[in-house]
Amino acid sequence: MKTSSGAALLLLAACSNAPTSTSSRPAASTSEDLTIPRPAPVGPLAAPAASSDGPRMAGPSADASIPLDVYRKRRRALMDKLGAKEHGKPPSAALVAGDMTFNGLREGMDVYYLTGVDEAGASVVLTPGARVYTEKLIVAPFDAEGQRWNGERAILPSRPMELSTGFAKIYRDSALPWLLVGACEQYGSLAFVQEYKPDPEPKPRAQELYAKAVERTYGCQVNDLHGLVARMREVKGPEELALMRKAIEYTAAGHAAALSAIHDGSREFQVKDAVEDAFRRAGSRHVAYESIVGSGRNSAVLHYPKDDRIMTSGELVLIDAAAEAEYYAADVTRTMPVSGKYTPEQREIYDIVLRAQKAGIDAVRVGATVEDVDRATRQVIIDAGYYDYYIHGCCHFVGLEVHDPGDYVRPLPAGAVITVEPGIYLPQRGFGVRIEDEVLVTDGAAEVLSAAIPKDPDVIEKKMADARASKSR
Ligand SMILES: [Mn+2]
Repeated sequence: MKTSSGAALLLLAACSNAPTSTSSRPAASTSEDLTIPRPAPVGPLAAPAASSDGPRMAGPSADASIPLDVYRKRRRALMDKLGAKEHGKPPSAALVAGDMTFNGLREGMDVYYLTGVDEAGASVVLTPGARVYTEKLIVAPFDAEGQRWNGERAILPSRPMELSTGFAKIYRDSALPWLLVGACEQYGSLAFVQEYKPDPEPKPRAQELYAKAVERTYGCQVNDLHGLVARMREVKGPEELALMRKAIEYTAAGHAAALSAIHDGSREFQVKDAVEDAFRRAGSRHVAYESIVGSGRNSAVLHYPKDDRIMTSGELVLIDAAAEAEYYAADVTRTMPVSGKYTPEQREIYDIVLRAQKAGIDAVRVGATVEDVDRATRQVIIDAGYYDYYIHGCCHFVGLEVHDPGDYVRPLPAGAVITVEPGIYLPQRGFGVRIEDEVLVTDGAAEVLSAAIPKDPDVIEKKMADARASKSR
């Protein structure tokens, strides 16, 4: 009985805010949102007991680098685009669903980008031009028993959570079918603004929910505005760039630690541990992705997943490892000699990869495409005779996800950050070389954000020699 009456209450709550008029379709509005939460009066007995800390509130913490207002502006910008004339489509409502995860890589960050809410299962419904609530936050179901395992969450309605997230209207996930059918009634359309996913990846949740809402209404259209959020995320704002630079600082500390952790007889996992320990000591809470430390023949394996090999003099060790700053990822790869000195054949390949990378970085500019950059790197490697040994793309976007969403075909905008990471992999010779930096697209020459992490082979040899000298002292 308890659960069913609880569900009925929720439905009522959703109903009471469901749009009722079908006659007047709203136009996109940029007017100031009147639904910004304000503190509510608190009755004298409503305060928690002095001993209780209460649940942790969703949304950016007090010391977060990106304040609520930035997230609000992003949502407003997205809402403006939902009814923009350039699409030639009428204004519609949009659901942005995400499931932030870290499965070796961080993924599913659209909702975090729009809200700063780092809870899996959260979504946002945007209804531009709505009379009262233009934006609604949807959070995962309440699970009283589960939260004893996973941490206490707020019970809705929660004024503290409205204040901590900046949303005046917060629902549980079970309200989503109501909200979408209501949006179909009011707007006659829903806009799909996230990214398509090919098989066998799971279908985006918004697409699944839209199909059900369309089935429950007559004539509700789905406007295809896919990639809208991705293209917003492509252009990094100043607060984001500051965090990305911080992530690279942490990453630099890790790569510096590698220079002294690598020696004849080191285990790969020991080098990995030294690198990741330095990330955390520098201030990073989390790695941006599972670190790769591959020595000898393993340096020729792109995503070498193990780390138990003992490295010996004369081999190369490839380190693809980077840190995170408030969920913003870095992505950097260096290839170092175990002995402290590259052999002539290693050096020959290293120099080709370095030249290919430089050609790629030189090609990064506003208006160029990632394909242009790819061609620039590839040409150097083809000319050197290693066409078959450069087996991956040159570049990807970086941001909240290490493989950030973005458009690989359209011209790059200023503010985009991509990696440039050519490689030559020669398992038959027992080594591979990859050199990866992050590059910021600007109106002028591209800026190499990770330039402080040494990649000149002479500098790497010198630094390794210095590290060894100071250790034996
Ligand atoms: Mn990469």
